[in-house]
Amino acid sequence: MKSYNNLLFDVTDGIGTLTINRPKSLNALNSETLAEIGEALAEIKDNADVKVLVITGSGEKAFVAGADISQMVSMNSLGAAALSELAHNSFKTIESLPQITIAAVNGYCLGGGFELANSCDIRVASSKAKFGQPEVGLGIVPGFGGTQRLTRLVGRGKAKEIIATGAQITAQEAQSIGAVEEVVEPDQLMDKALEIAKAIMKNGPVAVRMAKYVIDKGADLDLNTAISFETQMWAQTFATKDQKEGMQAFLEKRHAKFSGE
Ligand code: CO8
Repeated sequence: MKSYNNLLFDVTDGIGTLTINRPKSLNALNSETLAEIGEALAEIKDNADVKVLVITGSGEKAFVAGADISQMVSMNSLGAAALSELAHNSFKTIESLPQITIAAVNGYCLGGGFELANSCDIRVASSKAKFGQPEVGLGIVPGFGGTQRLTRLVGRGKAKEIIATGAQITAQEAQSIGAVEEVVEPDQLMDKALEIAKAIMKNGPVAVRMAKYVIDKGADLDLNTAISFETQMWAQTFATKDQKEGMQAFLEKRHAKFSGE
């Protein structure tokens, strides 16, 4: 893995950790960082050593405090569209990664930061984290997917309340509306993310990958089409070695040794 100006990347025991590393700017996403996230994801996608990916922010204060306002202040519409496209490409890549992604939200998770977290499969937050879409206070609308992914997570009313007020909400409130899955004490954050990652890694890799794919694809389809799609995918899992091993191991009362095939 190459080195980056604004990111750190580490792989330990099958768990990749991608850290947005601009703590002096509260890890704000400038175009260089967004481009680097895209490059890192392209490498992670094909890296068989990375079974689960955790995305977090550097320092104690912020996950990501949004897009970089100092870069956007003098931007025209063309520049804004280009920046937004850069972010969309990276965030869509996160969603389409074969690996499950976990956002470990260690602090401020605002604007583009909330949008980044919402591109991940699972969100774990420190009890001190704060969430919000403050864009309207800057005279813009969320542009990295916030009007869409947040709405799909929490429903239209809550998304409109969060976006139109621009108010920050606590991690506990975010959990109560379904925008965060787990809230833990700040010093437990990475442990919790790793615990979830390890629980995922015990399971059949093909099945986990396929489950992510079916859930995401199905969410954009009508129920009947989505159920037919699930049936096709379910049937396909019976053509894998993992299915034979998983069921045989159960019958033999032992832990499965999945090969990921
Ligand atoms: N961009 C650039 N710099 C930032 C950002 C940011 N988003 N957030 C914080 N910083 C910088 C501050 O300017 C400050 O720098 P310096 O030390 O040089 O003055 C440093 O980080 C520390 O920040 P503060 O001193 O402000 O720290 P506080 O503890 O007082 O406040 C806050 C923390 C509440 C998080 C505050 O920094 C804040 O409100 N930040 C901005 C949050 C925000 O509005 N985010 C949304 C940005 S817009 C966005 O994400 C839209 C995405 C879609 C755009 C699509 C169109 C292209």
